[in-house]
Amino acid sequence: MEHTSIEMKNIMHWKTEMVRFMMAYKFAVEEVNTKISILQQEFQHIHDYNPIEHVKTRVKSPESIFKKVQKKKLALNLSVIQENIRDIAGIRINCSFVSDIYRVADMLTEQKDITLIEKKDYIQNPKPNGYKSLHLIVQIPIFMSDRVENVYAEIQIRTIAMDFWASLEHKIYYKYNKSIPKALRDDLRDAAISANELDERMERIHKEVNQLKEADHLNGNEEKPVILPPEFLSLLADNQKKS
Ligand code: 0O2
Repeated sequence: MEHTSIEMKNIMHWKTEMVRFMMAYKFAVEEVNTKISILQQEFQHIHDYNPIEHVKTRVKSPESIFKKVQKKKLALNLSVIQENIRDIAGIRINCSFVSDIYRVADMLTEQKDITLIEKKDYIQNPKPNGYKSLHLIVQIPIFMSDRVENVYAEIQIRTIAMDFWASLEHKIYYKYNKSIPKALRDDLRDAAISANELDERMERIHKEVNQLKEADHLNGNEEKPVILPPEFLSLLADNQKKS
């Protein structure tokens, strides 16, 4: 009887520890997400431009963490897992242009409470299969009621074209149980080259448009801002009060 209650206590203790462990990653994701949202809004306001198209976040499921523990042959111990599996909190940022990727990476890593631990630049050095993306492993402090936890998070930053390619490749990779037939691999490599060409072309067009905008600004030919008459503003305010 006593033996069973000790076991029960152990299970409860493990459960509490596990919940706390997973919560820290949830908070890390939320914190980075808030930082990104602030950058997006502030950048839009100051520069009239948003370098971030889309953000996706996830916390690795306990099943995926366990698979990685086995793959990496780690001890089943929370602090070992914490130290060695650094992508439990994952944030994926999609940008329109390659230059925006580095801009966003700098804006995030220059923040005082973000420590850059590792940077893998698969844009400068794509993987042999064609995979491109900028990976940052960062650490951020999470303030809990009784302690501060420095939590690892993986931030992947890539263009929409890179993301389109990676999502398809990821699906194919698992569909073929991690061994893609050669013909498909070649096709995917070609598709990665096309995606890269599209990125370069879009970046060129973007630069040209910016130069035109700059010239218009210098020549005073900018589109004039619409000044709303005060009657219209008070009409809007009245309407808001009613609804
Ligand atoms: P999932 O299912 O996306 O989470 P690590 O195993 O993380 O310690 P690794 O593999 O050297 O070390 O890390 P790397 O190279 O930074 O890759 C981490 C993540 O990048 C992967 O996570 C994928 O999400 C993505 N990735 C890397 N290479 C490829 C690739 O060739 N194709 C695609 N589609 N994605 C890639 P996971 O945990 O492997 O998978």
